[in-house]
Amino acid sequence: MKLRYSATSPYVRKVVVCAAERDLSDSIELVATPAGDETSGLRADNPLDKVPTLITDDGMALYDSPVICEYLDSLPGGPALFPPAGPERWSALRLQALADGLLDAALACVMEGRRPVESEQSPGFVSFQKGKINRALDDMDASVSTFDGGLHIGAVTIGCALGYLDFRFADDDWRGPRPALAAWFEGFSQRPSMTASAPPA
Ligand SMILES: N[C@@H](CCC(=O)N[C@@H](CS)C(=O)NCC(=O)O)C(=O)O
Repeated sequence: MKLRYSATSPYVRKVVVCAAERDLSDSIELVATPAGDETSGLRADNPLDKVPTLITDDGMALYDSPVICEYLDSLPGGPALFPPAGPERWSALRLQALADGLLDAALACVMEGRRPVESEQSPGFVSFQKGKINRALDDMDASVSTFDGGLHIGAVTIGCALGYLDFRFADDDWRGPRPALAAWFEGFSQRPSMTASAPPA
């Protein structure tokens, strides 16, 4: 398999962590694919022009990260990250959606800050997105008991989302008001799959 990736993408990190947790890392070749590079071939694999995009051994291109992670879970490997049908599955999928949504809002803030003309940046838009981030963090903090235990896709996505906040918004203290979530992340971020996939300094 080939994974079109960027070392700073938190969605790519989800996939890389899932692969490591399922002992599949050696089956995946990483193909660096810079954003916006029209010559990379990404658009032929994924019309949405986004990473992660996984090319399976059958030549099928899969996206986005929830689909790729579930595909990896369907392969023979280590313990499953997607619980079987039932309440635990819905809980894990809800947490994945919550953390992916946090990431969407965080990425929107980053992109807004990259507008070349500063006067075109909208503080109101950033504040709207940060409201989503903060409410998602509050929900995660209140829900720690539902993912503080066995590993599943919800926990992986939350771990990658919190890692992204530390990477891009190091001055924002998400931990202060949320000690339970901070304590959980302290342990989770020590997993070898997380330390090996940390974004570059
Ligand atoms: N929902 C997608 C989001 C993927 C995404 O937004 N990736 C970013 C990199 S972090 C990207 O490729 N952006 C390029 C673009 O939007 O054109 C997923 O979960 O995979």
